[in-house]
Amino acid sequence: MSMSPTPDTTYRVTGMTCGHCALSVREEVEELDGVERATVDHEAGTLVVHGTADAAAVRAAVADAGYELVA
Ligand SMILES: [Cu+2]
Repeated sequence: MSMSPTPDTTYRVTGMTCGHCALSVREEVEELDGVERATVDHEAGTLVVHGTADAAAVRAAVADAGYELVA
């Protein structure tokens, strides 16, 4: 049994309609300092951030991609 050293934080994102939307969000979020990896599901409207970026930084990156975090 092992624990991951990397925290996972799940956010909800509005406005994504297809895989291209999800890719845009993933690319922006993965550019943030402290983010190892981001997993985006456009159908579920979820963004899972694997790393230590704070919510404000994630929100800004999602906005840069053209979408919005659900508060
Ligand atoms: Cu799309």
